[in-house]
Amino acid sequence: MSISPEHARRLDEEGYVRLEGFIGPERRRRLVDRIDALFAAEGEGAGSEFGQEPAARRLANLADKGEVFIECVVDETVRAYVAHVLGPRFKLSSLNARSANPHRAESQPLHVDAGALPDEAGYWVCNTVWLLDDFTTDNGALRVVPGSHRSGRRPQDALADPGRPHPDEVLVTGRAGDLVVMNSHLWHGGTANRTDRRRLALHAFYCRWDKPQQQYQKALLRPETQAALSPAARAMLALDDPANDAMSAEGGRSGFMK
Ligand SMILES: O=C(O)CCC(=O)C(=O)O
Repeated sequence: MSISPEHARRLDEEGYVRLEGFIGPERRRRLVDRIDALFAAEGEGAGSEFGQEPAARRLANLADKGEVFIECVVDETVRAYVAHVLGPRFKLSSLNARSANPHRAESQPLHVDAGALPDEAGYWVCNTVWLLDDFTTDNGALRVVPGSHRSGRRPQDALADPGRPHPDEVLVTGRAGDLVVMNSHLWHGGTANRTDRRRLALHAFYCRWDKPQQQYQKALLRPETQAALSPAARAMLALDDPANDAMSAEGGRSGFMK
């Protein structure tokens, strides 16, 4: 499967693309139901395997927490978009949910995922944001600075205050069911949710094969989860890759949240 020339151009030049209606209603319902069950079960501890945020509720390590999440990670269309950014060999870096809390004034600072700058082999981080609620102008939609993935700089190095609005930023609004694929060297961040309802998204974050995973899947997934995975899922999670064990066991955690 390949992506359209227009989507390839947008990913190359602007650094992101939105696929309208990508998540069918049944899949979205299954994702939301499972996420709600996990928020209820995990309570105050939700997201603690990776990091918690004052203005959002988070879940981490979702590859261990439901078949519905694994289906997203290995989705053929998603893989084609990620391959456009990272090349043919990549793996899941982390899989999290983020629910921007209502009635908040705080935005995330502009950041790049894993604090990553492209290296001599090119881009090495790519995120997919699964819109499980509408992203509107006032409910905490994603902001991005189009083209910034090509700047070779990170917001924390280039800007006096990455928390402030950027003159070139664009708010990525969309409908529940859309998917945003983002070269996550792109400067981006969640904005303040000023409404009275949460704004929910799933983040399936990938990295190139030769970089550490942000969340080391082999250590995080329970043995029974690992035993039930398909060969394709095992490969995407790099469960049988000694090179990944060597580089990811320490944890690749850096950057803002991802
Ligand atoms: O949920 C969003 O809109 C973006 C979140 C994000 O960039 C992050 O948590 O690092």
